[in-house]
Amino acid sequence: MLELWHEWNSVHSFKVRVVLAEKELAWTGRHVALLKFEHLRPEYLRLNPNGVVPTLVHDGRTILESSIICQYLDEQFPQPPLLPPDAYGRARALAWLNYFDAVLHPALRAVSFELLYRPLLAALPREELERKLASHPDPARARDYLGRLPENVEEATRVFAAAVARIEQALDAEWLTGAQFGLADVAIAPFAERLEHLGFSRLWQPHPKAQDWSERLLGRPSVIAARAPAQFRFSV
Ligand SMILES: N[C@@H](CCC(=O)N[C@@H](CS)C(=O)NCC(=O)O)C(=O)O
Repeated sequence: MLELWHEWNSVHSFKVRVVLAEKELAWTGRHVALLKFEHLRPEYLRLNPNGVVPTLVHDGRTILESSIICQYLDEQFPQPPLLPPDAYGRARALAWLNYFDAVLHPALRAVSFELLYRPLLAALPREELERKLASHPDPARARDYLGRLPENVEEATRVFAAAVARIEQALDAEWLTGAQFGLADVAIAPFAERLEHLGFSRLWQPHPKAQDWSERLLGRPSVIAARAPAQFRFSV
């Protein structure tokens, strides 16, 4: 039994949904609405003390951290394999997962806050927001909801442009680590999806191989299945 606690609009949850779809695994979804602060409820914090999504529960055992969840699923359910068979290929794939988590996610988060979340958060009275955020286990993340993100849209756009150039440079086969679709592509899939969602698709234009990669990626059934259904999708 696979139970995924996730938010449809979360880029980290997106990676895990792509892996579940690639492997055609049946899973039960537990929707955690971030903008209703359901991730800060005591029962969710008992499951994931970091107060973030996603969380995977497999046969009653909890696995945290999206990139670790993706690797766990690949080990537990090896078909089709999503990591290359050789050590160098695996090292490259894991570096893409790390690049998404360490570099791309902060930039995507900054722009998503400004363009997607802030208008929705503005509807909440400040006092109520502060009260709900008091239980956030990460004070820096809590501050972000109140309007003080360290990165800005302009800086984030530079990070996005550098990422697209990096993808162009890396592509010497159909997918990022070779002929087979794998965890490297999964790692960057939410970036491609969010760029489109936020209206930044023009950034692909100077980079034909990367643009072709992103189009193939966004048309892949597992990536389509991972996208938020219309009723859950935040609009810009
Ligand atoms: N390192 C964590 C990060 C997860 C993460 O940042 N999730 C975001 C959604 S994409 C979240 O739950 N944000 C809620 C918050 O920061 O309050 C992972 O990879 O699972």
